[in-house]
Amino acid sequence: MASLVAVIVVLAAALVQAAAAAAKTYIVGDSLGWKVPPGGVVAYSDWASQHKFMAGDILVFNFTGGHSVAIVSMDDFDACNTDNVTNVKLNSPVNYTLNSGHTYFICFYDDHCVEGQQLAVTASAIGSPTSSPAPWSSPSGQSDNNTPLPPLQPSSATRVVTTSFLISIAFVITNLC
Ligand SMILES: *[C@@H]1O[C@H](CO)[C@@H](O)[C@H](O)[C@H]1NC(C)=O
Ligand SMILES: *[C@@H]1O[C@H](CO)[C@@H](O)[C@H](O)[C@H]1NC(C)=O
Ligand SMILES: *[C@@H]1O[C@H](CO)[C@@H](O)[C@H](O)[C@H]1NC(C)=O
Ligand SMILES: [Cu+2]
Repeated sequence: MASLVAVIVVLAAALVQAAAAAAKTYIVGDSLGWKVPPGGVVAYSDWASQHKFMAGDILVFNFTGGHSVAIVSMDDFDACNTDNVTNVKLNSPVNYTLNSGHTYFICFYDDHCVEGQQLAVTASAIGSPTSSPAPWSSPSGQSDNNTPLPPLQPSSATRVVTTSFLISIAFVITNLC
């Protein structure tokens, strides 16, 4: 029994480490940063196509001056429609922890989206479907336009691992009885 518990502890530690190692941080656009790209709309779709995103990965939007990061629906993304935007981040860097599935980012200002400041990413789930936390994080001490900063959430990777761990424990206990 004691050795079984030891094995479980070691296994859980390895899982947590693997998840931590797997979560990656990406600077959106790499050295381009987040701006109206010189090459037009292909700039960020090309960039996104070069990466394989996973839930729990962090996108860092790095910009100076008059840009912003807003999340929109697929329809509003395709139309560069800012009318439905309720939550905009204005202070660089804007870090966003990806959930599984599609996420659509645009810049809220003027015609920046139409001119190509738009990014769609697809993140694969890690194991099981993840819940939807408030994934924004912004520089502390700065507040955007009447949008309160949500508390930092544990990464979805950690939550998935915790869930798998609890399930394995339950499984082992069931088998012992
Ligand atoms: C963010 O952008 C600034 C100015 O363009 C640049 O100097 C800096 O290296 C960038 N930071 C990262 C992490 O890419
Ligand atoms: C808000 O978004 C929905 C669906 O994305 C769209 O049909 C609607 O026209 C938008 N509302 C406004 C005011 O643009
Ligand atoms: C955002 O990510 C950058 C690059 O990894 C990091 O230097 C910065 O501390 C992060 N900021 C927040 C608020 O998480
Ligand atoms: Cu912009």
